[in-house]
Amino acid sequence: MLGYDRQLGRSNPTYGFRMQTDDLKSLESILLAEIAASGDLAAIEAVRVAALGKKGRVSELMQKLGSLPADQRKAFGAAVNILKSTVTAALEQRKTTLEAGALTARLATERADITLPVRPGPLAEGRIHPVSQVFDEIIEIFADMGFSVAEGPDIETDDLNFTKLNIPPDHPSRQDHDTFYLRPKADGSRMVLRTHTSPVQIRTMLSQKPPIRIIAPGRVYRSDSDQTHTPMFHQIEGLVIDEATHMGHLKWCLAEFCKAFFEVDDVKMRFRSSHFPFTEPGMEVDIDASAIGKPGKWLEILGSGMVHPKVLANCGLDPEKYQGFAFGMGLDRIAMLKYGIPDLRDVFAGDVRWMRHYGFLPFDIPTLAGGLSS
Ligand code: 2U9
Repeated sequence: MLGYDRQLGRSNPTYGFRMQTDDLKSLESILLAEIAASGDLAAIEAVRVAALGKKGRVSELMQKLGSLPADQRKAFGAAVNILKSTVTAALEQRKTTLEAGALTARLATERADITLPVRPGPLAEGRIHPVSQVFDEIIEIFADMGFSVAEGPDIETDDLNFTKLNIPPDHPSRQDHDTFYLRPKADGSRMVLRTHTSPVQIRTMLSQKPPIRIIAPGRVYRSDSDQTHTPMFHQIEGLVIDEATHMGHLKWCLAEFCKAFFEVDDVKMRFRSSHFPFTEPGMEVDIDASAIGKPGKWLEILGSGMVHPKVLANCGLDPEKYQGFAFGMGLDRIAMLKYGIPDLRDVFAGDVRWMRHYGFLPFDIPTLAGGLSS
């Protein structure tokens, strides 16, 4: 590089006159060699500045154009422009190559082996609560059947929690004894801590046109506290509405759910007639406890039914055109059944020793393909 400068008399104002096509060729090969020899992005930038920067060698040639005789100016200018394009293209290409190389090297050093076990520390200590685990398992099962997850507020209006669900004004579930009410508003109306997730389905029917296929997981509240009841507990409810949905769909859907949830090939089910204000007919569902390794017993696991025509009408759906089914289950109860948890109070006690025993590893995410529980 130094030799070249001396050879072309870089500081000699008359060198442009002597600059011949051969000299340009020679400058080009020197610059191309320097570009090729640049080992990193800083080096390529230095070559760029030295060649094309304001005081760079190619730029200086351009500036000297004015001092050439008129008959040489045009041809020389064109030749310098060609040199400039050639050098620019070579710089770009080398930069791209170096950038790709730098990225490959960085990826190699930053590679993480996700098959390695979790290192000792907080990540290895943490556990997923069985209630969260069962929420995830159930959501996975219904998502696979094409259901969406819908959510709503914990504090609801009396209308959405009771009235639209065809629950009469004198129904026992509306009593202060069973339901947590907030202080009445100026107009006398009272908000409630939702007693079930059913208002989520009501909200969905009020805002969406069928076909509807949703599950509504969440916290619910009832004024109840003993060995098997807590004032807050968890539910998952489901709703399917379409023009030709019938009880065969309900039975198939719940049978598929039970097989997937209890991770068995077959499950014996019993549908017992029951009554809920929001279904007609209503059914409670039992499974043969062989599914959880206790043959010879029936276990009640959920309630279900065809959505009452009055509930459809309350939500602006024509019961002559649409029908559907719904179901509801107490999540804490079926988590206890599946994972052999004997006492409901422990589920909410927040004892780390209990979590270490019953909890799940954070990276064991339930999937149907990989297994719900491992
Ligand atoms: C709409 C229409 C119908 C949801 C249903 C049950 C039956 C049921 C209980 C199971 C255990 C509550 O947690 S639990 O105590 N639920 O038995 N739930 S049918 O029916 C609906 C919901 C919403 C619009």
